Amino acid sequence: MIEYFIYSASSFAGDIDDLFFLITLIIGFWFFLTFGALVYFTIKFRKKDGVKAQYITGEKHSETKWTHYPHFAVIAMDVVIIAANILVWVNIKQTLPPRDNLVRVIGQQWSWSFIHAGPDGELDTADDIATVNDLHLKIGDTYHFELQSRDVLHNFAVPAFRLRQDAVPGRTISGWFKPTKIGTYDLQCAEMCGYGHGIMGAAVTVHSEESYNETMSQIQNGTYESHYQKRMGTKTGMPSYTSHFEDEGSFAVLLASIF
Ligand SMILES: [Cu+2]
Repeated sequence: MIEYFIYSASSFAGDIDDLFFLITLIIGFWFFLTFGALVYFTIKFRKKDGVKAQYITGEKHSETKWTHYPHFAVIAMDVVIIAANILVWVNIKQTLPPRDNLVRVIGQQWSWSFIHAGPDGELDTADDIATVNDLHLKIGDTYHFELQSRDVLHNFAVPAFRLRQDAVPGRTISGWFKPTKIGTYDLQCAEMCGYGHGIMGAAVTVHSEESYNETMSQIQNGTYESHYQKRMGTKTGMPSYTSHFEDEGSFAVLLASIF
């Protein structure tokens, strides 16, 4: 159901959605049951002329069972939710499937840098391809990411992938994702990291193999205009967050020029 509202573009997005659906279903059941009972009893036992209110201590078993039994049922359903959570957590966060590709993601106040491993599939080699606020991925490849921060806590969040991971200064955090749908998706820093937090976004583009190779060679020979550049109205290569902007009208550009 969630995919009607947000694209589902990674291999594990469905598992996360199912988990949310399960939690919504269980909590929704109790929500309607308790509020239904509340409304029903409020109306049924409302003030009536000549009827005196009773004081019930709720100590007899015939009375306490009405709180104990639902309580046990709620705990049992909590166990179901926790078990489903652990399954999904283990599959996504504790398991690292073999990689087809590698990318380093670096957060800083207030932009994202990406180092694509290039054709040799290794980082820190001559064929690495660096971009700012513009991540390019090949559909169907299992990516490992190395997430770093240059200054404070950031969060690498790509809602379409159902992916969210804190970036912690001084640490390299690894994880994985596998893009399954061609398109351009939002990446937004999801950890309050300073004045420019709100504009710390980037574009994540999932390409077909052909379009990926073409884009990568355009980036390497300097003819590619990134989504970030298009959005910010600048054609300068490799802009940093303090770049010179031509489109002075946009609020994001105004903010970006302040920071
Ligand atoms: Cu941030």
